[in-house]
Amino acid sequence: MNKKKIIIDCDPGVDDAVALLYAFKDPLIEIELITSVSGNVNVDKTTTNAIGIARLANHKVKIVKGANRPLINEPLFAEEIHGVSGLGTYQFKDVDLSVHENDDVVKALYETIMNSKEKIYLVPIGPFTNIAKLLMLHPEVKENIEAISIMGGGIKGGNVNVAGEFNVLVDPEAAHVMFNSGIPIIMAGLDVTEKSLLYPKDLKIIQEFGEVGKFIKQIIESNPRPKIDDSLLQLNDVVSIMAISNPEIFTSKDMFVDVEYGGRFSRGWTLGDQRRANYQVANTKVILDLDHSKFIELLTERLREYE
Ligand SMILES: [Ca+2]
Repeated sequence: MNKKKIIIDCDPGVDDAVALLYAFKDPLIEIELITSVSGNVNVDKTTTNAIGIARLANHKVKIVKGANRPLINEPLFAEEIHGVSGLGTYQFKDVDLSVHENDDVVKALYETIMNSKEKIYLVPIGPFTNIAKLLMLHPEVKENIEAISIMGGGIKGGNVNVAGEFNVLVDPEAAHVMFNSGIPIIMAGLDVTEKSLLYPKDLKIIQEFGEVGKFIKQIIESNPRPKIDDSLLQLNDVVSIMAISNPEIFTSKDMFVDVEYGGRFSRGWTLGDQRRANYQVANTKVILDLDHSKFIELLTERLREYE
């Protein structure tokens, strides 16, 4: 069976880290390129973390540093959730960023997509700045993109404020460009990701999986995210990867979705037309629920390969 070809655009980030480590071992997908973006922490840190995570997993993949700020907004970080490094108190050492800065991120995305024999799945799990730049500068890439599987937004509302989820709120103009690109979107927003919880009993198993297990334990236990219940982490970004390889474990609804980029209270809101009020054609498969036990089982089984 042919593996699905994907590009991961990320801002690691504790849940990005778990998503990358999972994706490296998912037998149904192949990562063609990883790009970084300013998001949870600044882009030097997110790039360092992406490189460090791939090195820890002994996974060879091209990594290119991306946008250092949103299109229009000033940068906004989430260090109070992910820690100053982006990975709790964990710090990757001896990471040489210079080789990852040589390539222009838009050029790297463009070439990877256009040179692929099969259509590519884009998986942006940070703010959508790189993706918007790509779509604006090279709209011809649309023909070779199967879908964009995002972590971001929330039909129910936001997590930074009432309306805005972090990845969308950081760069609402970029998110607007992406949702209106004509490419099918698969949206893992807060509607489902708030259910993608990791519990202490799951971490107890995962932490035994070699150096990777120890790393996951450390970044989860040292991140400053406020604890609201007995769960340890929302695995947000993992959902966007699994939505491509294992769509059968998710429940979704097709909707027209757009992004508010004006608004007094609602900048960064993803409006989903659940009632088809405007009879607009659905552009987004909004994931609403997941089979939690299968989700954790898949994650654990793949991470076990690091044992
Ligand atoms: Ca992320």
